[in-house]
Amino acid sequence: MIISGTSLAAEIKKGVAADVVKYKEQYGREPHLVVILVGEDPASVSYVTGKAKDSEEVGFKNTTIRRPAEITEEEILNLIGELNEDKGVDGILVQLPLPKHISEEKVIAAISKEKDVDGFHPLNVAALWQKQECILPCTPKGVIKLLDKAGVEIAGKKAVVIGRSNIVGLPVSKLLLDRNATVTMCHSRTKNLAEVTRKADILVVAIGRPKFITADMVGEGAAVIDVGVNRDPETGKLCGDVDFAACQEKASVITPVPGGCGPMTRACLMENTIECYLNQVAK
Ligand code: L34
Repeated sequence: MIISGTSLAAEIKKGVAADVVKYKEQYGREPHLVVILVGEDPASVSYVTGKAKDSEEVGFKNTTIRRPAEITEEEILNLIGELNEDKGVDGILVQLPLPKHISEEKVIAAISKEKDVDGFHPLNVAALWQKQECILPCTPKGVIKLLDKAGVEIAGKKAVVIGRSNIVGLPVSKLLLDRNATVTMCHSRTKNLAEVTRKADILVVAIGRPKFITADMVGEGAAVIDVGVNRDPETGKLCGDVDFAACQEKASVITPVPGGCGPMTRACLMENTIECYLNQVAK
C-alpha cells in the first residue's frame, strides 16, 4: 500500500482552513506566517513556494521575504529581531540551508521561541527531549502522522532510523521512542547496515542519497518512510532515498517521493502556525 502524503496533507489543511475561519471570527485576524528565503537555490525556492501556496490555501496571511545570498548575518539577525517584536506576526521560518557566511545556529536561536514554527529553536528542541510541551518539528511530526494514517502499530515495534540530522533523524527517533517503539539510530555508513534495516518493522530513511535503500535492505512487510528529496542523476526527476519500485514489493506500506513526506512537512507547518497564533492571541 502506498501512503499518500498528498491526500493526508489535504485533509489536514482542510481542518486548518476551517480553524482559520473560526479563529478569525473569534480573534479578529488570521494567522500570519513569515518565511524568509536567502539566495536562490532552486530547491529552496520550490519548497518556499509550496509553503506560500499552502498558507494561501488555508487562509493565512503570509509573507515571503526574499533576500540576496550576499546579505550579512547582522542584517538577517536584525530582520528577525523586527519580526519577533511585530505583534502581527505569528510564525517565523528561515529556510535552510543558509549561505556559509551566515551561522544557521545563530539565526535559529534568534527567532523567538514563541514564533518558532519549525520547532528548531534550542529551547524547543530541549523541551522535546525533556517531554515538555513544545512545537514539534514539521517533518518528524508528518512522519508519525503518515504511520498513524496507514494504521501502522508503533508501540512495541522495531524502528530503524537512518540519518541523524537535527531536522529529521534525531527528532524522528525521539518521537518513535515516545510512542514506545524500540529505536535503532544509524547512518549511511553504519557497519552491515542491511542486516540492521532488514530487521526493522518501521524503516525511516533521511540521508539524501538517491536509491540508497535497495530491496535487499527491506524486511518482508516493513513500513518504509522515505524522507529523502533528491534529483535522480539519470532522469533529473525528484526522487527519494529508497528505490521505490523495488522496495514496494517487500514493504507493507511505503511513502512515495514526491507526494509523501514533503507535502506533510508543509501541512504540519500550517498546524504549527495555528499553535503559535493561538499562543499569541491569548497574550
Ligand atoms: N527552516 N528549512 C526550514 N524548515 C524546513 O522544514 C525545511 N525543510 C527541508 C529543507 N529546509 C528547511 C523543508 O521545508 C526540506 N523541506 C521540504 C519541504 C517541502 C518539500 C520538500 C522538502 C516538498 O514540498 N516536496 C514535494 C515536492 C516539491 C518539489 O517538486 O520540489 C514532495 O512532494 O515531496
